[in-house]
Order: sequence, then C-alpha cells, then structure tokens
Amino acid sequence: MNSHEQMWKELGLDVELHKELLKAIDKTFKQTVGAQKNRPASMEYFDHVLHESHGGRVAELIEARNKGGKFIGTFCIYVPDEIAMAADAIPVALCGGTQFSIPYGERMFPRAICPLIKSTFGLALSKTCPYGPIKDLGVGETTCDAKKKAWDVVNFHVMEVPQKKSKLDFDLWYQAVVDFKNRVEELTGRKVEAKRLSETIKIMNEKRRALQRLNEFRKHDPPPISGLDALVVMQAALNDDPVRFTEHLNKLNDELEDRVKKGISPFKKGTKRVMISGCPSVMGNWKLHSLIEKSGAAVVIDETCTGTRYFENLVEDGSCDLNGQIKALADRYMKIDCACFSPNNERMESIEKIVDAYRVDGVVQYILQYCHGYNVEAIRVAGILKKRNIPNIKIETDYSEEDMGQLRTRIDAFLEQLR
Ligand code: BJ8
Repeated sequence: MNSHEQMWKELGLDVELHKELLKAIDKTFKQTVGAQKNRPASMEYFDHVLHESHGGRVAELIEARNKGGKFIGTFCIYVPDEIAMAADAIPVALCGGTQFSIPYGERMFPRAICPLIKSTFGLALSKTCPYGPIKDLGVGETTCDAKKKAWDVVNFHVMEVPQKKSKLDFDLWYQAVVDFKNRVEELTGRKVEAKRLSETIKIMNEKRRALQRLNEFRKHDPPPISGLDALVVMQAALNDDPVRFTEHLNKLNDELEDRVKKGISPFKKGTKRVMISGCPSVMGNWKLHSLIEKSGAAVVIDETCTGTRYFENLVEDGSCDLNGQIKALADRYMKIDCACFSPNNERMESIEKIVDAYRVDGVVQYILQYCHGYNVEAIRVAGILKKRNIPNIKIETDYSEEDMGQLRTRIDAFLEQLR
C-alpha cells in the first residue's frame, strides 16, 4: 500500500481513481520532463515537489491544520500570499493541468471553457483532489468570465480584480485587498500585524528574487537549463512552502552559475531561442514546452503566469505601518498584466523588453482553448512583434494528446522559419 493511501481514504477520495490519476500524470511526466538529457542535479528536489504534491505536501498541510493553522486554496496569481501568511494561513495554488480530470469537469461545466478550469473542478468532482477536503477557504477572482462564474457555483471568497487601470480601479483593487485581509483574519482569528506582514513580504520578495536570478541564467547562449525544467521550478513554486522552495532554488541557481562557467547546457550554442507568451502551464501540463524543445529549440523565457508575471515585480517593503504595507501590496499585484485588462498596454511594453533582454528569435503565443482574453490579445502581440521582425505563431490547444502530431508539424515549420 502506498504510504499515503490511508490519508487519501480518510480524506474521502476515490482511492482507485486517484491511483489512475497519479499513474496518468506520472506517464506524461516521464515522457516529457523525465525524457530530457543533461538536467541539473538540483532539479531532483523540484521533481520531488511535483511527485509529492498529492502526498507529502498534503500531509504537511494536515499537520499544520491540526496545530490550528488554516489552509487557503487559490487559483490566480493576483491573490496576495503575503497577507494569508501573515495571519498564519497557508496559501497554495490549486489549478489543474491534467487531461485526466477534464471529462469529470465537463459533467458539470460547459465543454466550451478553458481546460485549466475544467481540469481544476474535474479533480474535485471526481474525488481525486486531496486539497478540496482540507481547504478552509477558497479564493477566486474576477479575471476571465468562466472563472468568475465558476466561483458562484462553489461559494468562494472572490477578490474583485478590476479590468482597467484608472484611479477608480486602483481604489477598487485596494479595497479588494483590504477585504481579503479582513476575510483571512475572520478565518484564522488572528490579526494581520505590520511586523509579521513585513516578514512575509520579505519571504515572498526573496522567493521572487531567486526566480529572477534563475531567469537571468536563461539569457545565456546556450542557457544552462531547459525551458521545461524552468517550468517545473515554477510549478513547484505554486505548491511548495516558500522558504524551503527558495533555499532549494538558491542551490539550483549556484549550480546553474557553475554550469554557465563550464559551458554545460542541454542545448548547443546557437540553438534558436523561443519565448512562450500567454496562458499559464500549471502542474501536469508540460505539453508545449516539451514539443518545442524536442523539435530542437530552447524555450528561454515564459511571458506567462507560470513565468515573468509571477516574479517580475517586488513589493516595496519600506513602509512600517499596516496601511502603507497594504498599499504597497496592492500596487505590486496591480502591476500583473493579465489579458483581462483593457487596454493592456503594460503587457505590450513588457513583451518588447523581454524579447530584447532574452534575445528571442521567435515567439509562440500559447492560448489555452477558449481563453478569449489571450486569444484576442494575440492580435496586438503579433502586431508589436511584426514591427520588430520577430516571427510568432499562435498555438491554441487544450491538455489532450489528440493534436500532438499536428502541433509538432506546425512547430517544426515555425522553427524552420527561424533557422
Ligand atoms: S492572472 S492568466 S492566473 S486569470 S487561461 S482561467 S484567464 S480562460 S489562468 Fe490566469 Fe490569473 Fe490571468 Fe494569470 Fe481564464 Fe484564460 Fe483560462 Fe486563465
């Protein structure tokens, strides 16, 4: 019996179906991440985080709850983890990246919504998500329409993310952050105080700094780490304890520094450099990165929520009073340039900077099927890339393997164009 089987039973999971889920994810992992050559040795830890996401990590959360802590499930990078942590709650991102649970999601939700949402809810509906039964609070947000409406069904706390960036919108967002703080305090029975908040701001800033350092190494030709491994690190970032994660990431970064000095890389010098831009690839979803790198290019940066959008801005931690800290947090999170904003000029400016900094040869715009925000915004993104003579291709896909052959052909043709 698997060492966690008893725990899954006690949580009321469908243990047999859950085993099938883990088997399916493991198979995909081996075919993609596990099939790579010349990986940094320190990646072992991040692989372990992914493998333990339904085991050791859940046991850890149960233990924290037994000691009086609370566990908060989140579904978007607009939710300020610092505030939850300052009230002794543990926030973990719960987005689903597996095809396995989609048919279960489609039993309740429409087929014509994005796979991330169907996969997430499919895990809960099929009783294969160990986080659902231990969650003390779910936090949603008003980003895209499908997510917004899904929260109504499950009765989550919803943060209002505005859709523009005027003064009015900043005020509204500030209030949403204050309301979140109040809700967390009500849940935990603990006040968010300036001293502890200052500590959690530091913890998250350190984590972002370490991720920034990792991505600096990807600017080298050849990069010392594959895009697929950098994605694994990002997926671990959304699940792991932040202090432990940063410690291990710093070790990986030291190894990468050494690999750069010694010229060790999974790629040859001069390998074509690709940026992935658009929707996030959450745990279980390694499809696009793997396809691109198996076709002979290097993914050197992700302009996504499992990439730059997650780590690019720090929270200013100069203020020592609570209001100033909340304001600094609201400002930092409002800088995230999700396609739900209109107009989203900040994202266009950011893309121009990133393609220069990472000397990108071509851009793959990654659109999860039915994600209208990124799909329509792809027109503007293509426009700015065209002006700079950077080829781009739009890949609209889901989590299934059905279109792999067709995608491979399109990606090969695109990379040929770069060569
Ligand atoms: S800030 S990208 S994490 S909402 S891919 S569910 S937008 S239909 S994941 Fe996202 Fe927050 Fe935006 Fe980032 Fe909707 Fe699009 Fe699906 Fe998305």
